Amino acid sequence: MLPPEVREFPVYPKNHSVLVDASILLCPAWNLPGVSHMLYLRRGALGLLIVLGIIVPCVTRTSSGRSRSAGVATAAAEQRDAWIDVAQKTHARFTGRRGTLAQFGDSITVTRAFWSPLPYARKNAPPAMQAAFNTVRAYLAPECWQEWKGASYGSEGGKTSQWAEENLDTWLQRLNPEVASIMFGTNDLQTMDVAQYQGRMRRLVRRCLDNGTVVILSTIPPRHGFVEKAAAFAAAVREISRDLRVPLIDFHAEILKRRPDDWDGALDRFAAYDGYDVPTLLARDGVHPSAPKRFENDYSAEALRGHGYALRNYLTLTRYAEVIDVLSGAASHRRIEGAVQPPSQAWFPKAPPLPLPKGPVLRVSTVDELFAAAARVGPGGTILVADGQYRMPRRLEIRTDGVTLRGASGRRERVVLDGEGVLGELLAVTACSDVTIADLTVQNVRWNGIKIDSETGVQRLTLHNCILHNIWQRAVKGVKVPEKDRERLRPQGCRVQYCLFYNDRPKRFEDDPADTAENFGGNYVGGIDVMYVRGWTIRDNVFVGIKGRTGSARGAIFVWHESQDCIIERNVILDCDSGICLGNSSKPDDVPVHCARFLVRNNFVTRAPENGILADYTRDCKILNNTVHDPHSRLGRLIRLVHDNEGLLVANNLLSGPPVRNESSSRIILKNNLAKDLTAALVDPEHGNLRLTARAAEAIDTGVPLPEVTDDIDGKPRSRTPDIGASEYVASPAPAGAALPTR
Ligand SMILES: [Ca+2]
Repeated sequence: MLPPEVREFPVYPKNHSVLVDASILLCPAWNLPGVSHMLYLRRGALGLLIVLGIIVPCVTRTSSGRSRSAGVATAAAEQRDAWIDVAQKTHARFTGRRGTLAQFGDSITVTRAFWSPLPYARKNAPPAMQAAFNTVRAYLAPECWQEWKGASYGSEGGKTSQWAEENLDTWLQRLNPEVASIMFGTNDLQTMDVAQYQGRMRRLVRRCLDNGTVVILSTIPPRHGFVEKAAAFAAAVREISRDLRVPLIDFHAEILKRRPDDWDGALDRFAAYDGYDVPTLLARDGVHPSAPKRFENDYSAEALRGHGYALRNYLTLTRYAEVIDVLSGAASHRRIEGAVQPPSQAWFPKAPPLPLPKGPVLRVSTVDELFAAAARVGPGGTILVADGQYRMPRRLEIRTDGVTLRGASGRRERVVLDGEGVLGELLAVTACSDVTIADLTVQNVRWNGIKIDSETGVQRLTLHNCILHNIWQRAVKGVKVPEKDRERLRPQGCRVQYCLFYNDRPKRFEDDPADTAENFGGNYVGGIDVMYVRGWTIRDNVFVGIKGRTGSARGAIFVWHESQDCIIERNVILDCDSGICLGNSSKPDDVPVHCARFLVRNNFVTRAPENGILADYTRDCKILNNTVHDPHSRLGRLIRLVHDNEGLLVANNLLSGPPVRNESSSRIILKNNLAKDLTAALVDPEHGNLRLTARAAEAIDTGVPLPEVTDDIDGKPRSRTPDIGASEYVASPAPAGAALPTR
């Protein structure tokens, strides 16, 4: 045994199949002034010692002046007081959903051996670990145990800190995690020097903190063939954690603490073992943490020095629980003046960020600047609106081709155009094409939130990542197009995508003096209502709580009057009176049908009592693979077909509740729809998450293949045996041991 202060590192020749019985010893230098440690090369078990040098990379000096090797457990304990303050201040800027934990890293992170097994079994866990688990289980967003894995969540095999730097903004925008654990470096060892690596890691941490995301930083494990460099990388990360005062998981030190001599599964002494099944902390490849079967889901002291992923899970769980304690003790987070706090669920569609503006940019931060910019912006120009609340005195018109009006921060809830409950119309697009409105909120409007002056010829409008909140007639309204010149003027090729439509409560009479007991009874309210449109795409939007005073609101999505060739897909509609309406029962004589050649697929509709999906005067439309959940539906109209619907195909829809209600006498093909209350077999129908669980056997693999449906509501490809409904079920891999990384 070596004395406790002496650390030993094995020496590896380039070709590690050749055993060289040598190590480097790191020993305290008791007598030499200015030198804390000595480095020796030791050959042979008896220890022929050769002095290599006196420079020791990993040394910290405590406030008492006493030197010790860095990375031992006490370092993290000492550090805690340092990071609490920064974590709380960071969290004050946080705008996303509490309980979200992102894991940014490479193969050591994307594997389901990391983090995902924890909820299943924790044999021999010490009481402190069990307490940490209870804290985390009560706090963590459930999908962050298993589902936040893969490149789009910031983890992929073989990736480097450079990849992270290139993609971090996208991840932050998409996930907006409350906390992010970051571990990169193993794949940087061959390609980067320490300074480059440290610079990148430092920038990653800073950008997370700027986002309001609390960072838990991790050192990399030691690596076979890169012992000194991995140690230097670990030291670099410790330094960042000290400088930026973020919590640290010192995986490198914790491994060396438990296995100073034989952490490396590539050592010849482990030649009898294969792959991950090695009884030390690194696998046979000398790169990845080990995962020996005998310690699966075991957190005994013995397992923590014999199962590399168990050790990482233990360290991450306990550190994250500390962070939760700090964050949940913090005061409720600060709000931007006027910022909205919309309903949010981690599985709601997330908008990809828009590309940077290409043409001239006008930056505005006041109402006056906003109106002035809209008046003078040239074709192709961009108006970037700073975070803040804009009390709008009148309707703002966009009248110029190719203009983009967007929030500067990309945070739609922070750029609020507010009608304050008195403005009739807030934003209007008039006589122009190729306009984009993005990354902002329109709220508190009596009639129309965004008005398309369709009679003036508005083409290829894109609404992207907007919030429409408390709009009391129509959030998006496209009006009639006069018969003269209709083919030229009708709005074509428009997109409404990644928008959130929500009202805080059902409509009241005082919201809209035009909606009275004598005419609409307080029910003249809806989401998107457009007429005479062609070639629209309405996808990846969320609609929550669009309700009339007495439960008879218009559709969340309502398209009518000779509209043609539209796609309505991947929308989530939750607790609205009426879901997706192709047409309605009032049809003027000069309108032959309301909707022709529409494709409605892969939507979730939960509790829309007036009708989930309605076809009412349509021609050659397709309603495919939607999931509609409303088992206690008062009218039984999960899908309702009424009046003429010639050529309608209704197939592969999952109706969790009453079956298709067909009141139409047209030739309609009803094919392979499933009607059954699947409340217990869906992921979270109470909150509108209608994805299938393994219990939904009636829906899994029982669909008919349809050429129009090649993916699902999440964009996942359909299996060869497609499921019924909007979501294709994919079995979760076994929780532990399975799916270990390949680089
Ligand atoms: Ca399937």
